[in-house]
Amino acid sequence: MKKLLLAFGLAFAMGAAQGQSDKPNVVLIYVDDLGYGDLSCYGATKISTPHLDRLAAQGIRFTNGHSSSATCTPSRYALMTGQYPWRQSGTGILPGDAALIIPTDRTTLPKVFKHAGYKTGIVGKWHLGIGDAVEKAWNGELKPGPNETGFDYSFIFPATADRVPTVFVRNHKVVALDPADPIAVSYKEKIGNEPTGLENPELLKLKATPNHGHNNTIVNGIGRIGYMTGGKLARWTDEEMPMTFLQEAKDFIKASSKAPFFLFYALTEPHVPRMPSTIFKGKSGLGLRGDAILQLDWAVGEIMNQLEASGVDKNTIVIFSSDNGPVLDDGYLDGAVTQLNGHTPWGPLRGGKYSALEAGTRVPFIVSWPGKIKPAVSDALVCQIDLIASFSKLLNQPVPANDAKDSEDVISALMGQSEKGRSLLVQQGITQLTVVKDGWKYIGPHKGPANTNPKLTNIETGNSMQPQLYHLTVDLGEKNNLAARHPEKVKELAALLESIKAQGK
Ligand code: NG6
Ligand code: CA
Repeated sequence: MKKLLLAFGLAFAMGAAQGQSDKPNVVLIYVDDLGYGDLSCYGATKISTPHLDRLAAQGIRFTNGHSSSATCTPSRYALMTGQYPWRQSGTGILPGDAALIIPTDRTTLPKVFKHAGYKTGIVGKWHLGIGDAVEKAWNGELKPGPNETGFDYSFIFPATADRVPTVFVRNHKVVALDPADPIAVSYKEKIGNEPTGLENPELLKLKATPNHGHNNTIVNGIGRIGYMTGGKLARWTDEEMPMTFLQEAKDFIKASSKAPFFLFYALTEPHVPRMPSTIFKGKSGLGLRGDAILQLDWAVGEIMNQLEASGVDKNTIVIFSSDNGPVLDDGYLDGAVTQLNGHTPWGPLRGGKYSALEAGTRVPFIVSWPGKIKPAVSDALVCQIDLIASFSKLLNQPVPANDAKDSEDVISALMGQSEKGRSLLVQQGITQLTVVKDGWKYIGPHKGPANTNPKLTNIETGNSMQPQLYHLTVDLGEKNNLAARHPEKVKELAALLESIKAQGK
């Protein structure tokens, strides 16, 4: 690996001598709620994802790649900061009016690139809060946000597709806002007199699952979480929102092809509400969730085409992953359950989104760099939290001692030079932390239901009053609890988890 890094270093230096940059561009494609078993390159047989299959075939397909957490906000927090999100309070799923949760003086992944001379941009879902407080200037300058945490350019939506405000924000401004129709947002009470899913269900084109929310302000025929008024012209329609993001991402690549660039392209698919463009509706035969997966796969192909058209495909590292595992019914009656047709979004794993079991955080994870990375399948344990330390190493950008403390340099695994990633990882389900060490996973005794809401998400949480110990290397599906057989291992891992937790204090 040293040799490889030296070679990269030399190439950078030579590029500089010729007055041009040889630093590789990096495009991080991050999707929302895609499961380990959702892509054909990860074994899906009921759906075909040719563009991601191509990306995987030309790069490294990781079988043990993780998000830090089984939900969105904490995973994104970890990816940005290299710190386990559970070390900081307030990093759970954020409402759409939340304040920014990343301190602006913290080293972040985009800042590592920026300091190395890269142009940095984010396009897509943000979900890390904006501004200093809940009350904020929706109609004025929205900051601090992505631009204050390391991105030169941002084109985002604030939270999730099912949370208001359903608008785009470019840098500090809501896009296409009519000053005569100002936006107001509340997560406390109904504001204004627009119809809500609760009061006017007859106006819905996508029905919410009964008794589970998603019944506040109706936007584009879909009930959302939270209330908003105003900003009519600025509101997206779900069918065109991903196309807008795609176009923005392509434009960023086009405009940046002369400088090294880092693009964080954070798609909304297949998160709820699943409402893909007309060309994808009905195409998968698996309901709107499957259609949304076809749409995201197509978008990845479009990005690859753009890299080629801009002449930077050979000099661009593409990383693809998901912020957490899969969920079927996450609040809308969209056919994900009724038209599943034998598809297994979680693949051979147990659990899903929200879960402490493997499908919560073990997600598709692909790294490609044509000509530089040899195509392979890697079983190395890697986590999105490691990108910051890994790229700091690759770009020779030291991270200040107090930042990104939980991030490990796994660049040699990401570049396919080593089969060894981390030996140890703490995974975060919605109710508890688990620890994996050298292929053994420990889940501590924990009160609480064994499944999330049976009438909605219905996912195994991993909660049990008994300690659980799984030997993942031979039991990927977490079927055999070996805790009673290996009490010494249970003791060791329980103590290890406590000591890692204590490190941050
Ligand atoms: C939950 C929502 C779910 C989804 C999730 C966030 C309900 C019943 N469920 O609270 O629909 O929005 O939050 O998903 O409201 S995440 O991928 O951004 O973490
Ligand atoms: Ca998510």
